[in-house]
Amino acid sequence: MNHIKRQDPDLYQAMLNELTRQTANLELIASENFVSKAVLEAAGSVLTNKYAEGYPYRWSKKTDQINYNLYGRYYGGCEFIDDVEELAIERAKKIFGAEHVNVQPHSGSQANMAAYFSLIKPGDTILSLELSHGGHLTHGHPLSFSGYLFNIVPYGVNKDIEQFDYDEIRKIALDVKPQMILTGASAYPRAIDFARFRKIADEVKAKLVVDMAHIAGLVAAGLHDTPVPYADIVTTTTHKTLRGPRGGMILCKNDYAKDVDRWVFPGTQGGPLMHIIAAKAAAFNEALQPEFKDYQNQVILNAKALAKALNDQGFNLVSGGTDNHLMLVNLGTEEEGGPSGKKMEESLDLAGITANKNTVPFDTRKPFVASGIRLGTPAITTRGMKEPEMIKIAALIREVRDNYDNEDKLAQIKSMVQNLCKEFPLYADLLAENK
Ligand code: DSN
Repeated sequence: MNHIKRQDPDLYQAMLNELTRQTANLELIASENFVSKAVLEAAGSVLTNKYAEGYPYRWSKKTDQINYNLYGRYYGGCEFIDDVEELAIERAKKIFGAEHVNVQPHSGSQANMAAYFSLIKPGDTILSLELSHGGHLTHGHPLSFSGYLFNIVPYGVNKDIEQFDYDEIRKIALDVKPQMILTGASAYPRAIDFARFRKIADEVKAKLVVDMAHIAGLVAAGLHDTPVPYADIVTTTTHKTLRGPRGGMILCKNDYAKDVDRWVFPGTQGGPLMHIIAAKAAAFNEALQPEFKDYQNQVILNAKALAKALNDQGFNLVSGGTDNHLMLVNLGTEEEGGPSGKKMEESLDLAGITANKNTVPFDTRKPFVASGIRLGTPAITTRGMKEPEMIKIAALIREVRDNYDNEDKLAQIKSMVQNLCKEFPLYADLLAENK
């Protein structure tokens, strides 16, 4: 960051503070991760300078020539940009076995918007997972475009098992006959049966969209069933378990390719972020390496170990545990006493542990207060932590829970957290350069 340091000390200081925070604290936000230096390099490259509205030229295998009619760019000078985008597309296709991929969505929300518009019209009915049961704002919240434009009918988890009950979901689908069924989650710790969702969708003649943002890395490694053969369209972000740059992506059958591409550009976006698409290509290259599977496997082993250790520490986990990279701790109702999700998030922050408050199914608190916290293992696994560290982390979280209002004690816990993090260095060269 030498140039920023010389030119803009205020910005430099803020960025250095963030680098230090990421390296010194325990990152347990389930949707965050630490990208490689290659991904960072691509994201910070001169590709940010290039306008490239449109799509890369497609080679005709038959003639070995560019098919200029199929797609094109609205600007000159895109010949190398095309190579970059094609690399990202081809790698993503290979990872997920998808027929068609669009790597241009700036975010998961943009990907979802283009996916819905490709399949249904405003006013149509979407059956989707309720936000307070683990869904996402773009799955139908009234404050998002999704709830504003579509008629949303929510499904939730079963009260007893705190997991999907596919018979209940089918019943709702038969009753409301949605044009589209949407699954995928931001806070659902269990495996999702995409084949079952396909069956329900077929029965009611609905399209099926799967937002696999959280589990994309697990799917890429073959450690969670893939939605690709079942869904009409799959959307994802690239920065969660997939460990790429912040951004979105759409995978679909060839039948939807034209509509998806049209709804991304010009339907909902302008120029693609080519530096981010290059960073996606770099991350996908990493996802194709054998070590990536080992990493994802460890993410799951760590999540299971952390869930067990939290249970042993007396915490109550939604659905009792986890099948994936995340878990939801139910801290109890207001009447039961103890901290809310909001309070616990603040106390954890004071102890150097970063997590987020989250509603639990059938929560009686408002979403901004919430009764739970969501914890995930992708980022700490990237730093090299394994099962023994999960036991230590669960004990630290218990200490925070027992001392959530005691700032001196939280400061002591913070120094223990920072000692643990020091054993697993992160971005050490970046820190050294900025000493
Ligand atoms: N904000 C993301 C998450 O934390 O799950 C979802 O987009």
